[in-house]
Amino acid sequence: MMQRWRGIGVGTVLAMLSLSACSSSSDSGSGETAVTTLPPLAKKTSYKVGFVQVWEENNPWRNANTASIQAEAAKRGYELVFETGSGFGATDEVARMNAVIAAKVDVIIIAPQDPTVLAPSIVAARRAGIPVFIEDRSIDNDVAVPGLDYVSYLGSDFTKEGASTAQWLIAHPPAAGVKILELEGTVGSSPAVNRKKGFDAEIAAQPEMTILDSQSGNFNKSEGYATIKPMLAAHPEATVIFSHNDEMSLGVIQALTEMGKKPGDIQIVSIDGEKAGVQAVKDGWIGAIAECNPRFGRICFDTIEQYADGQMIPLQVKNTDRLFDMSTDADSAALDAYIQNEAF
Ligand code: GYE
Repeated sequence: MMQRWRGIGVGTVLAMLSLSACSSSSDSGSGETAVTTLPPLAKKTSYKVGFVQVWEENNPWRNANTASIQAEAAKRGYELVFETGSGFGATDEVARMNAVIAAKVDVIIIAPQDPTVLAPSIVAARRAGIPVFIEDRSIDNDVAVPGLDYVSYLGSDFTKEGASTAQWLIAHPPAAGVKILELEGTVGSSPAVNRKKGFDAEIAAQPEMTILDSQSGNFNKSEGYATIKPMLAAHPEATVIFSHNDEMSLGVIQALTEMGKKPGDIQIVSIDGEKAGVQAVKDGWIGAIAECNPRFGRICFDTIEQYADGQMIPLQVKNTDRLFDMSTDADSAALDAYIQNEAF
């Protein structure tokens, strides 16, 4: 990955302390000073950390992600300023971002629901002198510049997750002439955009494979169920369903079960690796799952401490995710979803 400092033509992936340390301030015109470069972070034994999370109800991935951040903060004796929010929507998350900025936290960890809507909030945190670390979902880098407006993005390679799911399908076609229905995640979110990009590009190179229709099920089980039902009714010829996360796949399984279908009648491929998803692989409903590990606690806090310590920080830290299928079943330890990679 080639990232550039704004105005500095260096082809590097490292955010260098020398730049963060010479953080400067300017008068914003309102009588307040605003930080105009990456804010530094003083070395302390305990930090007040603002955590701004995507609001999602009953999503095991999201819950595991939150639990990982909370557990790591508690382990290190840091104060976590965290509100779950009042409902789905990027504007609700903007309000929570404003609240942690107003609370004058030392540092912010954010998973932005939407890359465009949350980008100005990250710039606002930088202007307020608070270093930001982005986890899980990426941001619009034209507005919030890595190494300037935020220190680092720690996340999975969503394009690769989509591509590896497609590659598994290409290697294991359920029947000749694969006809696919695609259930996308939350419209505009970085995992939905990039999983689709990775998957669709691989399938486009296969002349005998077609994507019949692609619609959003908003990353949750009930909307996945409600969205796939009319899609299946309109396309009885479908042989494969690619769902951008396991929760939607569980909604698909519910719909297929109601239609009297059995595991394997329609091949599901999915992403995440939550326990119920992995169980559906074992049960034969899901052919393969591209893992997306939600455990970012340790790596986020390690990176924050390294930054305070003056170490070089990569502008982007990518998770290493795996792929589960029936063959992984032989090794039950590898199927211990969400627990296997305690490192995250
Ligand atoms: O796949 C999904 C959740 O952003 C990677 O968000 C995350 C996704 C995850 O809704 O289950």
